[in-house]
Amino acid sequence: MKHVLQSCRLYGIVDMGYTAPGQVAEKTSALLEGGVRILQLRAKGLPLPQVAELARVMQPLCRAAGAVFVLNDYPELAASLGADAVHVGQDAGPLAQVRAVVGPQMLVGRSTHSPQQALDALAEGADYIGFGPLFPTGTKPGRPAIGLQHIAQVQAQLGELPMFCIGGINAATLPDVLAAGAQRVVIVSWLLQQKNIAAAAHAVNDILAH
Ligand code: 3NM
Repeated sequence: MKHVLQSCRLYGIVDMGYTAPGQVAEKTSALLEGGVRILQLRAKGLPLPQVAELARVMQPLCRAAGAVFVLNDYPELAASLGADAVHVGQDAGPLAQVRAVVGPQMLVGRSTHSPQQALDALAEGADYIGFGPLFPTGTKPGRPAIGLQHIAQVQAQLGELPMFCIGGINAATLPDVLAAGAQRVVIVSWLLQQKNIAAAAHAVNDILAH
């Protein structure tokens, strides 16, 4: 799935803070229809069996669309599901430890919140990074925004490693994010709250392609 990842500019997340369990299939399908080709299940605080159940709804839809299915946290569950990727935070310990659980094939993504953490993730062998939050966001309340000023420099230092900017990105903030040098973004709440998620994702993908 590495080649699919390389082609992705918009990363979607089905975040259970904005999605009822019964809406997972519908939101997943809408994001896929909008051209999203990397899609994460983020189910903070749900019991593990329910996370597994939701993953089993999303994973086949992603597979049918040729999209990368990412599980947030839970490397053991990602391995047992055969997810395409697992995404972990700074609290997950060394990536070598995660890699030992998920094996050599699975893509591993890491959240980073500073230029140094981004470079550390590169050195540790992450397949991609998240970089943010650029702006304050209700999806990760209480986390300080890091702003736009480091994006271009970090992007240059990472070379080919995909860097997805995240946190408070929406139609209004996207132009500034791109002007600051971002090539790839994650958009969570703004997309999930659109009336027509597929059309909104499509529009963002169009902007990112140009
Ligand atoms: N991780 P929204 S910011 C899940 O900086 C997440 O690591 C972040 O959601 C990080 O698009 C974030 O709704 C929330 O702001 C992004």
